Amino acid sequence: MKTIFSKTQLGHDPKNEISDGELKPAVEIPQRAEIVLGTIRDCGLGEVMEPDDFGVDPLRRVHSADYLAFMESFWARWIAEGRSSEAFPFVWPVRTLREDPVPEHIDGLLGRYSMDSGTPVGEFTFEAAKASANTALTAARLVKQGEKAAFGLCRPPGHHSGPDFFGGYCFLNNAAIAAQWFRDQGAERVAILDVDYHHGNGTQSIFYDRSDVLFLSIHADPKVEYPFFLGHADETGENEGAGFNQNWPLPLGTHWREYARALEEACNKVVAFKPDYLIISLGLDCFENDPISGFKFKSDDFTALGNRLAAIGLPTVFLMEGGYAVDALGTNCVNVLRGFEAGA
Ligand code: OKP
Ligand code: ZN
Repeated sequence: MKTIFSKTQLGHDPKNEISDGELKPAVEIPQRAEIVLGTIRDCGLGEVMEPDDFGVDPLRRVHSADYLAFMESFWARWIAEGRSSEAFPFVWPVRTLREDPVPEHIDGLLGRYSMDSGTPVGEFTFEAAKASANTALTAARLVKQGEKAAFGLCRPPGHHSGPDFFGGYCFLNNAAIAAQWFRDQGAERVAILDVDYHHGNGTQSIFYDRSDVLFLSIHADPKVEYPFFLGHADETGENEGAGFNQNWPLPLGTHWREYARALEEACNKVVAFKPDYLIISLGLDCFENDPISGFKFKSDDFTALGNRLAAIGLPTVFLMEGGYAVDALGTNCVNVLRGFEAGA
């Protein structure tokens, strides 16, 4: 299968993140992409291609104009404020505070357009995020043109980013942008299955009231894991979208054998939906040695995951999300993709 990747995606190079009450070394780092790319080349998975630039239109189909304008202008305004290091939001319009009027100060805007303090924004962050979205779109186009599957080596990831906010290391929702692009190209139904360890709150929210994009997510129970405020089992969609969203929150310590039961249900749900395309939000952070996660996948379990996804039998776009055990990340990622090819 072909892989899409651009070096521009490496420009987002955060030094630190706020985590566990302190400033810690960032985990969503360029080396993640480099190790995956190296493993793909070593194992001969297939050609590695540069993405094309799809411009702003497919981004605007998912994200608001004011959010995109904020991200576009952020660094110049940050510098103009006399700041020089990477930025962290620290105040949000929670209950009792007002969203309108939108603040003028950059610190207020950072809070308005974010969901957490764990997602540093640097000089080249948005350029990297746009390249990551173009990687997703190019992978989607390959599959639309007839490839059985393609791998968008997206980084930064996307699934926590909502219509008008960044967070959880995500700035543009790559999976949502690709799904919407398929729809705009004439596909009637698109399914997104999110197997990242964390709930894909952004993707869920973007499609929550729609029946044309099915969103399914298997993840650590948000009662005890990030993002904490979405991802429960009773979130099943609203209005038109009622019945087209499903979550499988699983306990910390989940092994593949328990996970596989939820996956079976999710795969059956995808098949029943009869989508034209399947998008996999491919987090690799269910791995037992992931530094920020609490599931117990072994490297071989990722092969079984890819194998099961192939049995769905749909044209499939894999888009990388999380996974922070850098040394094993290439192996775990390639295991999914080769497991898929072996099962296809
Ligand atoms: C992004 B993705 C742990 C801090 C966790 C946010 C995690 C974002 C995960 N102490 N910070 O879904 O892999
Ligand atoms: Zn994750």
